[in-house]
Order: sequence, then structure tokens, then C-alpha cells
Amino acid sequence: MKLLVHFTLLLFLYPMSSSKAQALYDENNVPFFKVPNPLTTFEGEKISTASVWKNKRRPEILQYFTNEVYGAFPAHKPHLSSKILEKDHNALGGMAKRLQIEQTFSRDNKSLTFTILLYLPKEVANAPIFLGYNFFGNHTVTDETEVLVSTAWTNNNALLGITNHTLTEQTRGAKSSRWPLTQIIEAGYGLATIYYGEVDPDKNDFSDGIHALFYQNGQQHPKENEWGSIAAWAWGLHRTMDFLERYEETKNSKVIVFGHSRLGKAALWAGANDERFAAVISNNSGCGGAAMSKRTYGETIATINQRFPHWFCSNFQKYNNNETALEVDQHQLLALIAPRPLYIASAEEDRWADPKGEFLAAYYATPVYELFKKKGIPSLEMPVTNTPILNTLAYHIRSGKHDITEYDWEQYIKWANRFLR
Ligand code: GTR
Repeated sequence: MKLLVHFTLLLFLYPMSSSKAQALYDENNVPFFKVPNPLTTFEGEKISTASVWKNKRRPEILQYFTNEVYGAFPAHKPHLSSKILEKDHNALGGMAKRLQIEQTFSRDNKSLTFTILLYLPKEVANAPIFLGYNFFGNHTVTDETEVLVSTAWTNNNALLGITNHTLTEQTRGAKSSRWPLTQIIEAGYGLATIYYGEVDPDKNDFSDGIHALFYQNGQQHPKENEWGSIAAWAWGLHRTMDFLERYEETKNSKVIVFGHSRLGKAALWAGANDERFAAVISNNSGCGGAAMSKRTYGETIATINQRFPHWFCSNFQKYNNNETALEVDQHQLLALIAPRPLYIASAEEDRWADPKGEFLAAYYATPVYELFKKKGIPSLEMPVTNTPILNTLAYHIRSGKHDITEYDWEQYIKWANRFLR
């Protein structure tokens, strides 16, 4: 009897609809929903020019995502000091320059430090730069022994042998397959990366990370409409852009902000807010990223808020199993990036991230790109696997799993060559 009561209680606390095993994977069961029109204001006014979009519709959509989804950034910038920790003009066998730049933010008696690892091709001036976070430290993206191992907290990882929430030498180069540095440099691009855990440790704890620098006296948690971790990671990307646009060797470079999965969500939010980013790439970003929430396919708002209560602002909880109440959907997040080049990528086996939902968001964002005479996704029909649509608003679905692969990078470089050179 006691057991039964406990079991019923558990069911109540973890409703079936929000558990991973019970996710909706049958297209026939996707609910009918109305796609919020990016070109009609919340008050019902139809938008037909780029200037009304920019001055009226874009700000109200941005405001909505800020208050209801990701949470507001703090109004002030803390004091920053930058220090070049290391520089090598003959990195990667002589083809690149490598820099490691420490950024320290301080406010009152608190401070936070993150380190940018930057590679630039030696022979190309003002090379466009791909900027994106890594999951397990800068030293995991390359075998180069000079790349520093972060001392920040990390999630343990059985596959990588990470224990005690500590990064070590052992994982040097462990994620290099996701970072084809030689290919990127040979194509004439730079690469900047940061360990995301240095900006905000990925755990439901708001006493650490960048949030803590902004609390008012006695505050311990962001308010309902204040930033969660995704917005904190986006903030770190903005601050990295501050550095890149000041630094002599990068100040004239175009910066393409990119990210995979949760870091793809952060890249989209960073790109939506900060128009200094010349282009944005979302790799398998899924729920709360490029995928349409109202489809409730794969990961849903309830599931994501339950597993990662710190990612979004508290207001987003209102939409758990209540997607119809949302006045926006993720295609409008994508539309905020228009007319800048935007690439949405899915993987066929990544059903949790809802590839079709990611495709549809790109499709439904297209009218906004068209307002600016830019091309997006021409039809509701999903392209065949491994057949990219390389327009200003680009999309591909590749075969395989949730990951960043050589194939993805080949397409990103081809697309960047077309739209950013
Ligand atoms: C999953 C999460 C996804 C995605 C992914 C990742 O567990 O449900 O939203 O962000 O993690 O970041 O790898």
C-alpha cells in the first residue's frame, strides 16, 4: 500500500508527458496548431515593409522572447580587463596564429574569468571567424599542448572519463572531431572558442557563474523575467564580440556565431540580440532553439524545464504542457536574425531535437527574409537527406546522430564562402 502511494506520488511529480521515454515521435499525433504570423503584430497589424518590421514587429517579438523565454540580460556591463595569456605565431604546424585571451569581469567584490582560444589563419587578413562554445574545455578541441586546461566546474562524463567535476589533461583533443581546425584555417577562416562552463556552470545553481555578479543586495536567484543559463551563455558571446571588435587583428573580421545543441540555442539567442554577429549557425539546437515548440514532438517545453530548470527564465515554466498559450514560436526567434545569413542544421537520427520542427521553423521564418529580398526555404517539403539548401537562410538534414560532423562543417564553409566573402 505504502509502495503504491509512493508510486502514484511519483507519477504525479513526473507526469508521463514530460518524461524522455514517453516523447511524441508519431507525426500523426502532432497537434494541430496555428503558426503565429511573424508579419502580423500582436495587435493584428499586417507588416509589409522591412522598416516596419525593424521598428515595430522585431522589437515586440524580441521583447516577448526576453520576458517569457530566455530572460532579460542585465542592464549594465561589469568592469572588464583582458589579458593575452599566450600567443604563438606558428600554431598548427605553422599555418595559424594561436592566442589565449583571459577576460575578467568584476563587480563589487565578485569576479568571473573566461578564456577565449583564438586561431587565425596566418596568410589571410581580416579572416571571418567562427565563434562558438565548447562543452568540455578549450583543450578538448585540439591536441596542441599549449592550450590551457580550464579549472572551472564541469559536468561529469563517463564516456570521456571526467569525474569529480574536474577537467584534466586526459581529455586533451577528446572532442577534436567536432573542431576540424585545419580544414577551417585552410578555408581562410578563424575559430574562436570558449568553455561554456566558465561563463555559467551548467547546473541548477544560481549562486555561481556570471549571474552572481549582477544580483542586488540579498538577491540569490534571477527574477521571473531575468536571464537563465542560455541567456548567460549568449551574454558571454556578446562579451567575446566586444573583444574581437577591439582587437587589432580581428576588428575588421566578420563573426559567425555558432553552436551545437544547448549551445546552438545560446548561439541563436546571442545572434538574435546582437546584430554585430554577421551570421548565425544552429547545429541540432532542438527544443528552445530552432525547433517549433507547438509541435510538442520529441523534447517539449515541460521536459526541458524539468530536466534543465536553469536554462530559461522562470516565466517559461508557464508554458509547460501549455504551448498554445505562447504567443510566439521558434520560427520568430529565427526571423529576428534576418536579413543576416542563418544556417539551421538537423540530423536524421536526432528525433529528440525534432528535425522536421527545425526545418519548419526555417520555412516559417522565410517571409521575413523575403521582406529583405533574401532567399530562404522555398517549400514546405523537407529536402532529401544530405541535400543542403544553401540560401541566405540555409538548411540541411544529414544522416546520422546528434553531433557536429565533418559534413556539417563542409556545408558551413561552403555557405559562408557564398554569403560572407
Ligand atoms: C539534451 C537536451 C537537449 C540538448 C542536448 C545537448 O539532454 O535535452 O535540449 O540541448 O542535451 O545540449 O546536448
